[in-house]
Order: sequence, then C-alpha cells, then structure tokens
Amino acid sequence: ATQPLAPGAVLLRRFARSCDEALLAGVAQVLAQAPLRHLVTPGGFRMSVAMSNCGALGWVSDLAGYRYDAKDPQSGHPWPAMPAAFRDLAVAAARAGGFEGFSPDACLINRYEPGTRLSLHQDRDEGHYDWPIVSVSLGLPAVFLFGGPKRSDKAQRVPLAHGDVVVWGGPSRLHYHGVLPVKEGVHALTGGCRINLTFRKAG
Ligand code: MD5
Ligand code: FE
Repeated sequence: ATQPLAPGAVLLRRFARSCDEALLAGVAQVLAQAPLRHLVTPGGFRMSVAMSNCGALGWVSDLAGYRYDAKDPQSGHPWPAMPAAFRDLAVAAARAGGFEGFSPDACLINRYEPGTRLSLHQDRDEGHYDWPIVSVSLGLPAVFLFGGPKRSDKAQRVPLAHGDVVVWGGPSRLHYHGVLPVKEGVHALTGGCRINLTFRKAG
C-alpha cells in the first residue's frame, strides 16, 4: 500500500520484502570490504549508529565536518560498488513515489543496535535537493520522527517495519527527522538489529 506522509513523501509499506534476502546479501558483501564504524560528529560526539557506504560517494563525518567522499577514509580505497539489487530497488521505489529516472550515486548503510537512536537533523550535505532520498528499513522495527522545516516543528511518529521503504522528495526532503531508540528484539534475517539503507544523488 502507498501512504502519503507529506507533499512529496510516500511510505511504501513492505515494498522491499520480496528482495530482502538479496539486499542483506548485498549488505554483507559491502561490509566485508568497508566495515561498519562509529563516526565522530564535528562536535566530537561518537555516533551511536554504526555506518558504512557503497556507490561512487559515501557520507562521512569527522572533526572537520560532514561531507561526501569517493574514498573510505578508513582504508583509503574507493567505496564498494553499489550492488545491483540495491540500485534496482531504489530506482523502482523512486518510480513508485513519482520520481522517474532516479540514479543514486550514494548508499549509506546505517546499523541500529538496541538503544541506538538518531537525533533530529536535516540532510543537507548533498549537492542538490531535486532528487528524493529513498530509505529502506530492514530487521527490527523502529519509530521514525518526521518533523517539519524547523527544528521546533512538532514531529509525527511513524512506525517503520522490515521491508518498509520511504521516498522523501519534494518539500519534505529538507524536513527535520530522527529515529527513537530501537527496542531489544530478534529478527529472523538481521538478528538483534535494524539496518537502514539510504539512497541519494549526492554528486
Ligand atoms: C534512518 N536515516 O532511518 C534514516 C532514514 C540519515 C537518516 O536520517 O540521515 O541517514 S532517511 C530519512 C529521511 C531522509 C530525508 C528526509 C527525511 C527523512 N525527512 O524529511 O523526514 O536511518
Ligand atoms: Fe537523515
């Protein structure tokens, strides 16, 4: 089912269910080359979400700031290629959300263990905001906080389950958002964690 969340933002419940095993095989393959790590924010805080990337560009953070980089700073090598199953799913979801011709060049892999949260923020490190961000939830469920254009705007709580995909385009592309602490649990495919894939056109 397709559910509008805001102008330009659609929730595609279970859209990634039929390819979940292929996506998780791709995650394992990417992480074997570019392991998950806890980045440090420019303010010096260690992020509780563990991250890695695939595709031409990867999102990184350190004391110097946030940016997209073609190389994994930990290895000095280019990020692993984006698996075909990732790209195909992201392109199909963007199309279902009304964005024909999406061509992501960056996929951020976020791993949430129980207790991990992502505080309210905006995604504004990409070169341009005319393409959507496609976000895929796998494994343990989470409550997503979907706010407005100002940090102080009241946030809706959107429960996201395994296989749910959100296409964030239009005005909501720059809305504040976050993830509440993930609860303990076990999922048949991911064990005790939530994996989120975010696809962007960053370059
Ligand atoms: C997550 N990740 O569940 C989310 C999914 C991130 C991040 O926020 O930056 O890695 S992406 C959710 C998103 C993206 C762009 C706009 C909006 C939400 N929004 O307007 O709410 O790990
Ligand atoms: Fe974000």
